[in-house]
Amino acid sequence: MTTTPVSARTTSPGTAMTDEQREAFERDGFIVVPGVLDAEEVAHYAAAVDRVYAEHQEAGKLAADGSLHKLSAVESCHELAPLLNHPKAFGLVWSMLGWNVHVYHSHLDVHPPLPEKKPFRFEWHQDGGRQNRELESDPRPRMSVKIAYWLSDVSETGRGNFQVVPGSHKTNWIAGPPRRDVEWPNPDGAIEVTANAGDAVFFDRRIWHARSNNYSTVTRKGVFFGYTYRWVRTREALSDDIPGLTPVQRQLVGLHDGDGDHAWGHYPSDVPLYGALKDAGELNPAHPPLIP
Ligand SMILES: O=C(O)CCC(=O)C(=O)O
Repeated sequence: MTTTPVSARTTSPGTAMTDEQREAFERDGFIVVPGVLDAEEVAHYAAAVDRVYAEHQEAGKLAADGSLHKLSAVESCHELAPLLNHPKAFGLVWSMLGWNVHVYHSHLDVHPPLPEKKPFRFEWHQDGGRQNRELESDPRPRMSVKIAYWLSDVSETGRGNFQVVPGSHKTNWIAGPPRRDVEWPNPDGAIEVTANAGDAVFFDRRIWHARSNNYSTVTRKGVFFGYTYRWVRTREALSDDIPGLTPVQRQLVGLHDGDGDHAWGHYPSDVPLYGALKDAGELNPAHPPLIP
C-alpha cells in the first residue's frame, strides 16, 4: 500500500485557469495539462484502482474483454477522493463554472490490451445524455466540464487513447451510422489525445469524443470526474457518508448538509467552495452571488 500523497492533504482550491488555457479551451474544447500528478501520486492512485480491478476480477464482474468501467469513482474507491479537487486541476473547473458545482458523473477505467479485434461500435458522443436532445440552442450550452486523470502512459497513439474532434464543442450534430454497430469512419478531424501518466485532460462536455480500442501491450488506466451546477441532478451513487472528506469535497460528492438553498446558491456563505475561493482571493465577479 502506498502512502497518501502530500497534495491529498491540502485544502487549497488551486489557482485559476490562465488566459492561455482559457483561449485554448474555448477554441479547441479541451486542453492537456501536463504533470498534474507526480510519480508518487500516479503510483498511489494506480494502486488504488488496481485494487478495485482485482476485487471485480475476483468477483467475476469485469466486462467480457477484461475491462472495468466503474461509475461513481469516489464511492467505488474512497482513496480517489483527493482527485475531486486536486489543486493542480480543480482551478480549471471553478474558473469555468464558478462555485455552485458538484460532481454529477464520474468513473474509473481499466482497459487491458485487447487480444483480438473487437466488433465495431461507433462510440462518438457528447456528454450529458438527453441534454443533447432537450436543450434547444445552437450551440447548446456548456453545462459541464470533465477532468480525465491518466494513471498509465498514453503518450503514444493506439493505447486506447481518448479521441476528440478538436473544436467540435460548438457543433450540435455530426454524421454517424444508423445504428452504433454499423461500420462508419471516424469524424473528420478526429485525433487521439496523447498524454503521459500524471497528465490530465480537461474537456467541455460538448466536444465530440470517444474511447478507442487498446490494441497495445499497455493497460490503460484513468479516472474521470464530470462537474456541473448543483441544480443539475447527479448520476452518482450517493453514500450516507464517506469519512475524511474536506468540506469542499463533501460539496462535490453531494454530502454537504448546509443546503437550505436546495443547491440554488441563494446562500453562498453556506457553500464550501464559495468560502474557499473567498479565503484564497479567487472569487470571480463573473460568478456573482444572487442579489438578496
Ligand atoms: O475513456 C475515454 O477515453 C472516453 C471517456 C468518455 O467517453 C467520457 O468520459 O464520456
